[in-house]
Amino acid sequence: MSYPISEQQCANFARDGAVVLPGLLAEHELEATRASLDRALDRSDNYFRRLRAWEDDPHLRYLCCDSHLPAVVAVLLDTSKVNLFYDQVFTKEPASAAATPWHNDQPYWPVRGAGVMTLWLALDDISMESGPLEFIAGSHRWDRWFKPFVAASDGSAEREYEAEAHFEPLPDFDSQRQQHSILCWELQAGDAIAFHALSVHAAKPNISSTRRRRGYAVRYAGADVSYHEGPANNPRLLNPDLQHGDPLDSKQYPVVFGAN
Ligand SMILES: O=C(O)CCC(=O)C(=O)O
Repeated sequence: MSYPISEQQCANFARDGAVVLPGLLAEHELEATRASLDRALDRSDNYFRRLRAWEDDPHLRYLCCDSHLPAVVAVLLDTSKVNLFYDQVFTKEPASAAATPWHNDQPYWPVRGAGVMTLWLALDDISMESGPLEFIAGSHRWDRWFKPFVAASDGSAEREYEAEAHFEPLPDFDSQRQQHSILCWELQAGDAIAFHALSVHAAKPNISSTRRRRGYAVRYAGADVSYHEGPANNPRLLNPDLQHGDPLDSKQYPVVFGAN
């Protein structure tokens, strides 16, 4: 399968840092992906620690590495090479209280360069009540690196990490809603949101009483991206085969599009 990306979608991604890709997953891919995600829930009871599931799940390996997803990323990042960085499962069960706090992703990650992004795949229909993502439009262009937080097991923020000196304390974006343009979309199962790793985002709690909200985030990097060692790195994402400044090409971050 291939998925055409329009010039408008590319322009919206560049301008806003986030764009919806309707129907990125076909119906026949949804059931297998849901089954894989449900298995991945056993990895941890911590909302943010269900990651790197592709490494031992053949269907997720196919989806992350060999499906149409890497080519979509290549178009959006306008890059000749794409590395898979990692994948992560985000499930909000019905009537689960926790919102995902505002943050941007790249300060958590041991990679530097402008071409880092996520395809966040909706595995269920997502309404305004069932935990939709929110994005501050254009915030990826601020080039602001906010301090990562240490999360409680339900995903809520507990405290800030010790981070690199230039990382800023997180503003209270909820109290600044009027000052920003906030993007938030209802999605159908199979839709995706492509978003940049410096885009400031959050997710509402799932307050629906019946609807699960399963999201599958696949993170990718383009040709300009290199490995970075720093104090805020999530230890589960470190790559023992790489040194500071190395290109990402490795077993853990395989090349999934373009030249190896
Ligand atoms: O799905 C969520 O609740 C959070 C997703 C997120 O923060 C991410 O993919 O970076």
